[in-house]
Amino acid sequence: MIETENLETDLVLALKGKSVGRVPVWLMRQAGRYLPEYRELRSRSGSFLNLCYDSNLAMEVTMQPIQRFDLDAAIIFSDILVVPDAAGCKVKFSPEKGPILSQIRTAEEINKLDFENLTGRLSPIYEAIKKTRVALSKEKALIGFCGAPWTIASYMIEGGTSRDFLKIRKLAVEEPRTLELLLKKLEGCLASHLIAQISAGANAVQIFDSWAGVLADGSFKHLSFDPIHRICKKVKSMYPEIPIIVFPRLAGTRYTQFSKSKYIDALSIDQTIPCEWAAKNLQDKVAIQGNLDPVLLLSGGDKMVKEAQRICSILNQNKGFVFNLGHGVIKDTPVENVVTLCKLVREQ
Ligand code: 1CP
Repeated sequence: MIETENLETDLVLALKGKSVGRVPVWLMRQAGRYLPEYRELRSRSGSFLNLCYDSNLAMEVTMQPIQRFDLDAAIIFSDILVVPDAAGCKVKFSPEKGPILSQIRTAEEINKLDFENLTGRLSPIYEAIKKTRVALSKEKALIGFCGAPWTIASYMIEGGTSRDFLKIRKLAVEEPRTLELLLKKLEGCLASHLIAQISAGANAVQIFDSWAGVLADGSFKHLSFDPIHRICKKVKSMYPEIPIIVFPRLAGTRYTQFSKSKYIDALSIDQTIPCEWAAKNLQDKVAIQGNLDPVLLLSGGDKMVKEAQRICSILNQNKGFVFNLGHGVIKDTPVENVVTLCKLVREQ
């Protein structure tokens, strides 16, 4: 176990279930294509992965939303797909199709990937965290992150983003051993990746299981919850004081499985989860982060204001609560809407 002198920022305290007398806020994908300064830097950087693997550029992009908005946290600029990329399953980002990965199908192909010493190859990310922690003021937390094994495996097996996830769902049924082999390998290196981010200065970490919702109920525990639970256990054995947020997107009532894990501090809820249900069924056990529909932030105006106020009125009840979106900021979101939203959350 490593003792850390973790910053007790309002965000960190809220994630640990404490009421801090105000509502901490950050937004998933707060750095990205809706910001003109991001688009400018991105057009100069060549590829998206160049941005992720250059610690100075990654720090600069991480700080961009902090310089504009009154946010409680920065999230390190990186991607969940740097892990398969560094393991040898090469990733390209196409502006039209999104991520494209060299597809993995067989146990032989999985065994050819190199999951050993991944943290060595991902060292520019830890450098970026160190530099950002120095640049960031003490009141603001720095969040590290990774994808969950199921979500990362889905990109590797499908070869990119997918509409129906048929290849990986079929693999789970027809060749469960092959999928388990890949998930196990990812599990080990993802725990190391989070631990390395915390060692470099991350004050909290989030695990994104963006595609948890496509799993049938019979395989949900085995393929989404269990690997995440074991990753959290490993991270907590090293850094018990660092809060862990889990985002099993579109998991519905299965969010309750995560709320019962003693290694998970907070759950990020998507916009399909009723706040009243989360307050009643989850918030006694874990802090809640969420859950404004990103489309309301895109459109702005009265509908956004009313819904943000409603979310706060239900979830800001002397228990752990952090305001966020139900998913990432959409590309065409006007910057003024983000300013309005942050101001509004400050007034709660
Ligand atoms: O063209 C560009 O500039 C690339 C766009 C982009 C950006 C800005 C990608 C490609 N990734 C990112 C950054 C990113 N990705 C962050 C940065 C920190 C921040 O939030 O500000 C984070 C946390 C992620 C995480 C991520 N990447 C997730 C989980 C969250 C989610 O959105 O569900 C996923 C699924 C990815 C894969 C990915 N990378 C990029 C895209 C466009 C996608 C999604 C593709 C898809 O829909 O399948």
